[in-house]
Amino acid sequence: MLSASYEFTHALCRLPSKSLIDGLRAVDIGQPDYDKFINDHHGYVEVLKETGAEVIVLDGLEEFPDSVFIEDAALCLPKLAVVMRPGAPTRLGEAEAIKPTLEKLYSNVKQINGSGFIEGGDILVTEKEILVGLSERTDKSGVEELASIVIPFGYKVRIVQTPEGVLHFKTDCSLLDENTILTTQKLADSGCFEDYNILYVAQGEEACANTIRFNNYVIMPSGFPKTYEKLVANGYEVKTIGNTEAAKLDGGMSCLSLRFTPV
Ligand code: CIR
Repeated sequence: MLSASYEFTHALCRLPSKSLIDGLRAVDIGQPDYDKFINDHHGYVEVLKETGAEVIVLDGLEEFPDSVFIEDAALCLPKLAVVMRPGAPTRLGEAEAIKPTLEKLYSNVKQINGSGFIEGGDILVTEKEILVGLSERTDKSGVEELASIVIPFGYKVRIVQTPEGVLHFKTDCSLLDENTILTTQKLADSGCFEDYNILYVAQGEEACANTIRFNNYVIMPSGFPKTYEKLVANGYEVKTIGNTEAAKLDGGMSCLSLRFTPV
């Protein structure tokens, strides 16, 4: 029996488009280098394949500079996929663009189509619940519509708060196993992980809180040695991926894939 929250047979990625240099960013720390981004993305896909997963890599979408961050356009659950409604106006169209692919992979695809907004980066699926962080991109009405879709399938939804100044809820946390969360102190201090074991990212390495647990690996950005050592010391098998270019657009490990087992 696969763990519903970190064991998957498939991943869906989207190649970086050349337009990514126009991608959204909170602070301009320089243009991402397209060739280096492609190289890092290739490394990411190869590590996902090493976990035993089938990785489907879609073409980049030039009309959507942020479309490489495919996670924000959909939520893939064990029983259904839900097409999101991104709160960033330039990303809204990414949702429609991913729908036909999901419909080929899943027998049950629903869609957020009310007036609310919700992005996949604000959603952390654990073994027992779906945590959704309200943020600049995700509002109450978007979460309520998601809840109305998934509760009938037996899922629990808990609304939490993405900290001020943090793009997405998962920018500051990730699932490591059934009951363990890697998090920044800032996010954990909000009290949202009281029912979980917590592992803190090392001080000064907050930018690596967004990792993914995918089958046997924890996949994290390279350049965060103290957190790497901490994860290894806690028994995790850790793989590192270059992420400097995606980081210039506020992107991390989870944003670059949708992870799932088709039903
Ligand atoms: C954005 O601002 O939407 C993109 N530049 C970065 C999205 C990162 N996605 C994520 O954290 N799930």
